[in-house]
Amino acid sequence: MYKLYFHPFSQHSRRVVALLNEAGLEHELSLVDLVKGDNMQPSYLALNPNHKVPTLVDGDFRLYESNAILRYLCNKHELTDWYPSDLQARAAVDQWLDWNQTRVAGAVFDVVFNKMFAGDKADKAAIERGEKTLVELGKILDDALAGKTFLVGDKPTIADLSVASNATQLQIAKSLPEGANIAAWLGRVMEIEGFRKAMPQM
Ligand SMILES: N[C@@H](CCC(=O)N[C@@H](CS)C(=O)NCC(=O)O)C(=O)O
Repeated sequence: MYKLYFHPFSQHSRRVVALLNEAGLEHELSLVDLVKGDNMQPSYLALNPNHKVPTLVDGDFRLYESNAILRYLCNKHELTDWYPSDLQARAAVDQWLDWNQTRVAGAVFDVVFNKMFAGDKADKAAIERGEKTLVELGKILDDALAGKTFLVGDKPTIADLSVASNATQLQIAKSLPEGANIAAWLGRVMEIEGFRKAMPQM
């Protein structure tokens, strides 16, 4: 049985919980209360010195970085629908996973943290900077989704779980970039039961 240290409002946790749900992998969720600072406790830092969620525990093996966890689960359980074995399809999934971490994540943090969690300490310049970046990235995503059902092929992959977890976070913060293709795609991702179940209770 897997143990996943997570937080319900964490978009990085959400993508992993969605895959665990969808693949029917037995797991226990362990809440790391970021507001109370559980992530800074020595016992958690021993698991993940980056003080971030999620962290997966599989027996003696510990793994952090949400996209690495997604790939690990797919490789271990041969989930080739979620992480295709075809060379170019897999490379395209990797492209979106990396794009999401290297281009999108920082802008999502700037916008969501400052709009929803920073309270009086909100950095308005960071919100503006993040929203400007998201206009550029939203167009890239919307163009890429034109005429497509999911990011890579006709079935959802871990690329969709990862990118959509950021999109839902932006939706909660009312900062999802405009785009008919993005809206339609996100609607399709929300039909995935395991993803829907991974959303926080509002
Ligand atoms: N690159 C990491 C990012 C994880 C991350 O930023 N998690 C946030 C919640 S969404 C967190 O735990 N923040 C607490 C902190 O930075 O102290 C991943 O993909 O797992």
